[in-house]
Amino acid sequence: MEIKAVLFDLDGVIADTAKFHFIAWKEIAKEIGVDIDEEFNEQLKGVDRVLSFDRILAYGNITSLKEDEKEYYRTKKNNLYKELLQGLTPQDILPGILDFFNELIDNNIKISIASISQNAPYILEKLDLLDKIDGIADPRSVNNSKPAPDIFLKAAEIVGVDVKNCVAIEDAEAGIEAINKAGVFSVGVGNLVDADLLIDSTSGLNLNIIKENFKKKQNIMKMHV
Ligand code: B16
Ligand code: MG
Repeated sequence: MEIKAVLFDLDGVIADTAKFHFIAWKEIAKEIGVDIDEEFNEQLKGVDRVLSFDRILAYGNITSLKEDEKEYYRTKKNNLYKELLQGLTPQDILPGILDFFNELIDNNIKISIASISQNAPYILEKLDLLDKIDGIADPRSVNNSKPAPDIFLKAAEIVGVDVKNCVAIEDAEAGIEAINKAGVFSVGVGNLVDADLLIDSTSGLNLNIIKENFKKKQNIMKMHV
């Protein structure tokens, strides 16, 4: 079984946009009297906008907001976030990503994006990466955000590759859980549990190491059949 596609999370893997999500949510949370810190922010990674705001409200024990008020704050957060994204340039691509993309292209391995962010196409355009990418899964086309497998299944489907031939890369626990549920080989960036392969940072991405571990897992699985 060979690797035919790599599915990428965006925030925290291709660029450090997670810090902008945090700045924008912190501002909105402050407006409603809730103080969030970086530790709480971990719970928002890979989680869509609606659920993220619901988690902030639950954290602050706020139950009084009506749906139209919630929508007002979610839109305000997105506008703040988009303002922060305006200054994004290819310099903001995380270390090692560009070389890894080129390595995949040279090896005829498809690149597909599995981000739950509706801003993914805009971010990838700002980073000047659209030409290198074969597909971007549309988060509006899936029912559930991470840790459900939906966005990874969609990312594999749009490039026409079976999940058994895919590898996916994530920086958040919810994302690793989603990849594992999709039946895809998982690569975790940073301090994560449950990933099939862990690397300290994106600069450690290397196709040969991934291939080796991908094969090892398949051999272990064969032994259990
Ligand atoms: P938006 P990923 C996720 O992107 C972020 O990790 C998460 O913090 C954010 O709430 C979500 O996208 C939705 O983003 O508000 O831009 O639609 O990690 O799946 O690339
Ligand atoms: Mg992420």
